[in-house]
Amino acid sequence: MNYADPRDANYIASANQSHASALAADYTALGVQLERRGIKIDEITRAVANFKVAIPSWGVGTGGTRFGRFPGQGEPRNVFEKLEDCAVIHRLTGATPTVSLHLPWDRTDDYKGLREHGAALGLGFDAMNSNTFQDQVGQALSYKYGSLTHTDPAVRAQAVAHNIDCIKAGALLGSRALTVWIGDGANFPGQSHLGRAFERYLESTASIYKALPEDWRMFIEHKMYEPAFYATVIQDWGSSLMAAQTLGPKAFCLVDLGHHAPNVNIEMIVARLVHAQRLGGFHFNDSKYGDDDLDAGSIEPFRLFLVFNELVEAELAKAPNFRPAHMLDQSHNVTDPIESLMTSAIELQRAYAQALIVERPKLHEYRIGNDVLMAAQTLKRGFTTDVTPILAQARVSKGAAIDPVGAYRASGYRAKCGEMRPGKQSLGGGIV
Ligand code: LRH
Ligand code: MN
Repeated sequence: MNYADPRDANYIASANQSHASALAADYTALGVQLERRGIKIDEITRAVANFKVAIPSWGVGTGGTRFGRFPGQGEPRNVFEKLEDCAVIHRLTGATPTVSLHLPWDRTDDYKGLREHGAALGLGFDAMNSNTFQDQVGQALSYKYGSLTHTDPAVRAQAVAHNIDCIKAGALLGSRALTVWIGDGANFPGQSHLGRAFERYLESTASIYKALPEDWRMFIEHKMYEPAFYATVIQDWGSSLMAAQTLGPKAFCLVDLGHHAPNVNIEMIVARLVHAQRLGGFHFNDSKYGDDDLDAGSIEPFRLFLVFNELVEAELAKAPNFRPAHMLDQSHNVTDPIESLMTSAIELQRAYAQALIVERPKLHEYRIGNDVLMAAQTLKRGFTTDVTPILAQARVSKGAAIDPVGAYRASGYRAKCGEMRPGKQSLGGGIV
């Protein structure tokens, strides 16, 4: 089996050769098309090339559901190997220079070494994720009935301490944010006092907030349900925004696309959080029913486009305090995680490019004139334009691959990992 390191610049350059002339022709043709709309293709390509999204460290292993997990070949066995795979994704797409870690899944005794390992691979560290939704071996107090909102102050203190540990680890890694998602809630009416649970949340997160370094942000992630199946303490963007506004200027709301009921207008939530100057960032993925954590843009690409349309509107309006952190949060149960994460990062770039080429002056005219049909058509024209050449050209401008999945498969990297990473893989259920 021949193997070539897909992170190697020469390997990528040779892999691009067979695609270069077709790309040049397609790029020129699209450029002419966009020119007719008064849009400069190179400006869009530059903006797309500057678009960055963080990789979830828990996404490079095979995910599962409560019914089972079917591990793939050559799974990373620790956070150092996870970074190796993240580097393949970044080298081939040019779009994922940072990794978002999850503790204790990624705990190590050598965060300095981990930071150096990341730097050597061209990677930095994005928001840290705490975990008080599982009990760890040897943990003193259980999170069965909650964590930051548990009725027992000792359990709350344990959960607060864990979050502060995440901040300390993140500071060693150069991270600048902590994402707090808790599964706290109730399965039955009557089980918990809905108001007091929220007050306990505010009290606990205030202690975490106080431990944030000056230049850090705290991302509050809401979720409609699961693991709680009747009421979740931070169930929706309203609860998240109230908490952020109560905690202080370093607290922001993080929108995980899968954490809403089907048909919820997520782009409207984004517009409101931009208005409130509390849009902290995203966990991008896709879903049809629940928090399915499917590949971004795989089920509802138009919805993804509409979310990016709100981000472009905010960018053009120079919205104050607008600095969203983009992250993927997916569970790859039946695909090679590296391939899914590469294509998902590119689907985000696609939605961004489509939103950037919308003819805004025209759209504005039609809106002001209440020409409803032409307004809708003008927005949709961005979505229906095939921007693939722009995405590929942006990758070339970053020294990345025109065809990332093709280059990855031809490299034999996965098979090589199978050889290099022998060892038993757990079959149990669960997302990681
Ligand atoms: C919760 C969530 C959260 C992570 C976890 C892995 O559903 O989206 O962001 O901590 O997935
Ligand atoms: Mn998430």
